[in-house]
Amino acid sequence: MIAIRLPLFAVLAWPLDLGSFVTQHQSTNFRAAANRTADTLSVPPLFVNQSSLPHTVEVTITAAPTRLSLVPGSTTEVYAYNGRIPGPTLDVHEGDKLIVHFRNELPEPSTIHWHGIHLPASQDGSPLDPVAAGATHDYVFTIKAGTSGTYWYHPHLHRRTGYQIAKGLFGAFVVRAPDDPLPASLPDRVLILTDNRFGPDGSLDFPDPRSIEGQIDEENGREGNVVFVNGQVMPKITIRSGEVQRWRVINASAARIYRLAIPGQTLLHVGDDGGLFERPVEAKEILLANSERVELLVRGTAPPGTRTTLQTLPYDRYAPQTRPKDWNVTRDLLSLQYADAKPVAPIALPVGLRHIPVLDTANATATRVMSLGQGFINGRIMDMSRVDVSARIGATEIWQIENLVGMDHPFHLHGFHFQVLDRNGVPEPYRSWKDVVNVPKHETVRFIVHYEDFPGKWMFHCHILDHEDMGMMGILELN
Ligand SMILES: [Cu+2]
Repeated sequence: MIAIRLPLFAVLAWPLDLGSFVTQHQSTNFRAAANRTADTLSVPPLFVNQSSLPHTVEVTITAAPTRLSLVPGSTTEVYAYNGRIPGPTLDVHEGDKLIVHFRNELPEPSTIHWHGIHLPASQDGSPLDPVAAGATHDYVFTIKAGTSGTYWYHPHLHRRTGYQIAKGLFGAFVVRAPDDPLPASLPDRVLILTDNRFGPDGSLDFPDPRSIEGQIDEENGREGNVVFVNGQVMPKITIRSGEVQRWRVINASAARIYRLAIPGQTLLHVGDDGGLFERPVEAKEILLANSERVELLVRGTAPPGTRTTLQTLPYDRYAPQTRPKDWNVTRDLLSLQYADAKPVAPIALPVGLRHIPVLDTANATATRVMSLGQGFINGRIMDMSRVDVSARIGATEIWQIENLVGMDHPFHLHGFHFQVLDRNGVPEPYRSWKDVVNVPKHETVRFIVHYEDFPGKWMFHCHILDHEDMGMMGILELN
């Protein structure tokens, strides 16, 4: 995963009407300052770095039960990292050494999995390495060059991942490059999307697995009717007309897939799970499956004083027999409020972002076929003592993920980024580094991966957490 950045810099094509738009609205400037409204979006705090050594980030993460108010008017018994939901954000640089002191004060074992980070297998926080209730454990790893991007951390205890994340254990993990091509002046926001379901008393609703509701949860994955951004319902972000903001969006939901759109605006899609693309891609909407991340540039193309909404549009990932009645409802996620202020001048954005080396199919020495059933991979459920795939360090392989059933399954490989080759035979239009790919019902996705280092046992699984917990998971061993 070597990323060579190209020194390309030019003004990206701007919406043609903006020039006239700027002139037209300059006369309203005098109203600006007084009516300026503030963001209500909560920004998770950064961890306090306990180390004074250069390029070293040393933090303590405590997972513990607590009570928090998640929805107005009630408090909920939750699990939280350092007492808050989401947990604090890890914000580090390529090359940094991370030392994480994990204190498990939960009444059950847990782990911390650093989703998407390329690190030694022993530090991955996988189900093979549980940390007992009341125990402490240190995770130590170094962030490799070329892996800047947006990641997240969460528990990965076998059969309990969905429960522990639903209880509140998740947080963002941002890795920055020394030569990030996007202007440092862009407001840089992390947006973690989750959903949850509550009883009338504010308690989290986990139905008996033997009940109808419990069986629907197992089939669909547990969805909630309350959708949160950074733990808030419908927060507000302010933007100036003409301004550009960088949003890093993380789908930390157990099962809900988001189809993101802002009515009246196009989005500039600049990055994926493993960081920036080679060049920006204009998009009207973006599908964000479970555990996927995107980097977006949101441009303030509307007039001052107006308001729009980040929404999730209907997306039918479901089997017909358990498809929720309200699946086709558009949901509002956050309010985007245009400041009643003078538009700002367009900023120069790079046309080229970075070079992504090609993983050449001519170098592939094997094709791994993974057939996804409902709760199964290649007809088997997870066995912690079984190795499903063995391969050599240094090998390049193609994985062919075939979804045999009538609902989507987002497929995740731990530890290694891959490049999607094609989806149902259609070549991927651009290269990017991914660690999760959604495999729609009855479709086939192929990706290519190079195991450059880090021997050991690596999980692959469906990232619908209920499916993963039921055993829709396997082990890749690298020697
Ligand atoms: Cu699945």
